[in-house]
Amino acid sequence: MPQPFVPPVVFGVLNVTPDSFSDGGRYLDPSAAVGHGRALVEAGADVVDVGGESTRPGAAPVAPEEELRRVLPVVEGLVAGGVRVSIDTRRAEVADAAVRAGAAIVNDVDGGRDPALLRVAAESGADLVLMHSRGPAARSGDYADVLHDVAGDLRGRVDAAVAAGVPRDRLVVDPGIGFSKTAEENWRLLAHLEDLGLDDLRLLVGVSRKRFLGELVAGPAEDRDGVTGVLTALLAERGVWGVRVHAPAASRAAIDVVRRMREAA
Ligand code: PMM
Repeated sequence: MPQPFVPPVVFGVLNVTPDSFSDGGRYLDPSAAVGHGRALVEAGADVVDVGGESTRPGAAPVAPEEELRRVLPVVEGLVAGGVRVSIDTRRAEVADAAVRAGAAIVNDVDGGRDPALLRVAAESGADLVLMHSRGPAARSGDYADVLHDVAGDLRGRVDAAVAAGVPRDRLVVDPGIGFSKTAEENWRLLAHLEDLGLDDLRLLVGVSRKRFLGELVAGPAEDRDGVTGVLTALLAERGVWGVRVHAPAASRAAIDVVRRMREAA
């Protein structure tokens, strides 16, 4: 019997930052940000992932108070409108304030390296995304075997989160596509997600508009939404739990195509 199709959860990206690589500076005004968050939902996002710090290499670090000032009104505005919100932060105090304001998911690009953030997740009951990254000092191409190394690192982060009291079924893992990884390493991870050996955990994947897609599509980052949609279809076929995208319409359409093909099969 073929497995029933479970469509991936679509996370819509909302960067409330002056300097994110594809949408930096557009949504610094909270009402513009909330408006864009609602538009992401209308375009097919199930969750809006609100971030107040750019993860672009070389981006200026943001003080926690400034990060909070950027994201909190946006989280509050979206939650008030019934939107499911994820907070994209590495900071325990930002995660704490956001879940108190109603965010359902903490998305940590540092993979829960800060024990205080793990405590927030454990105590709040929020889901926790542990994304793979070796931090800003890591360099692309540093992996002996990217699959083996990312899987091992993620397993370590999962064990730390469980030891801190976050139940395994509230964890989501993410291979951290584009985070100090070469294009070759990104493609290898995408081609071998099943071989990470983390099948009992939900898997989130973020490829949207990332630089490694520039080898396929020249031009500005927005022009990569088409190939992002194609990758969403391939990831949906392979049963990933979630995708994180800037332009949900292309990914929603891709998921609908996979669903129709499955129904007809
Ligand atoms: N990528 C970015 C930021 N946050 N979170 C998760 N879980 N996975 C990702 O791949 C990820 C992330 C960087 O992209 P952006 O600057 O477009 O937000």
